[in-house]
Amino acid sequence: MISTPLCALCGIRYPVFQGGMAHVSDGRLAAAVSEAGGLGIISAMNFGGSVLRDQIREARSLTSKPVGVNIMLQAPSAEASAKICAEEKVEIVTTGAGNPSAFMEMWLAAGCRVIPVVASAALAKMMERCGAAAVIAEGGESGGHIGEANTMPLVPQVVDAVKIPVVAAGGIADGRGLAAALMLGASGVQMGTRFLAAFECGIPQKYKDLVLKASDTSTIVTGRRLGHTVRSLKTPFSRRYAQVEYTDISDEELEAFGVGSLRKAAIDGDEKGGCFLAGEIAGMVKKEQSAREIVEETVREAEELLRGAAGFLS
Ligand code: TUI
Repeated sequence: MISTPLCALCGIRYPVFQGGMAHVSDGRLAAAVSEAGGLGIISAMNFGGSVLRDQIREARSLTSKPVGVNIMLQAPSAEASAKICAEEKVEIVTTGAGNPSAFMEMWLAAGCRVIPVVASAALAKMMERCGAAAVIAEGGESGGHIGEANTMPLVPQVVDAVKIPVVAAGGIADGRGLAAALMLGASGVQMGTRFLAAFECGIPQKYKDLVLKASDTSTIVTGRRLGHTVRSLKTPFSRRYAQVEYTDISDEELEAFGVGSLRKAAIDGDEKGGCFLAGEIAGMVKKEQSAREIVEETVREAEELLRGAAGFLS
């Protein structure tokens, strides 16, 4: 049985978080992951005000275990979502794409444990000073919005920089990734892409099928020019974006080209116009499974690997 300080900190059985994916992670998926012993995380990006509250309550009606909410700090609704998390006393608040310092006092006063995503050791240190309970060190292998550093170099450097637990994210989809992350000094992992193929994940079947047929070279990084760097599946939209990104197209036109593409993917399943966010490990996701199977299989595989690891020593 794998148990790390992250488990006691979050009140979970297994050190596995499900990433709060924009327009994807709702109360049903989060509750299924939490019920399986991991930490399910609702994305506040899916929902404006009252709908986020409803999703938190829906998750709580489906599980009595802790559930998290992720706030994408660049979203216009970030402040409203932050207040709802405090009012609802959400057990775990994770943040992404920025520095959540302005909200920390409010969340800590409400009893929330705050676990920001960091893309550098410097931000990890600052978050520890501000009262973060742990940090998620997310590398550029992740789907969605990414920073500059990759997981293998980022995680041990964040581990060395802080005393609080570190959750590794980016490029992790199975027990090999969990075992490797623990060896890097992490206390657990966050997986997003693997949960796209969960039965309880309500995205269009087209999105799931694109992930299931992906290979190791199926993702592409776009958006760096405008500072919205994202990793997504290679589709007509993302290939076209990559083609025009470094032409003489104006910033305004480029921005307009991308508007609405995340919703077109995750809500409409529009293969041509959608930006299907997915991590570099999409090629390792080969079947649909329940959230419970995903969590349990990942942990079981890691346990076997860690038990066998002594065999490398003479
Ligand atoms: O946030 C994510 N992934 C996301 S958010 C999202 S929604 C979106 N909408 C429109 C355009 C683009 C995306 C899709 N995927 N992951 C967490 C994450 N945070 N990755 C990297 C970071 C990060 C980067 C820099 C966190 C902090 C940071 O520090 C900046 C600072 O202010 O110091």
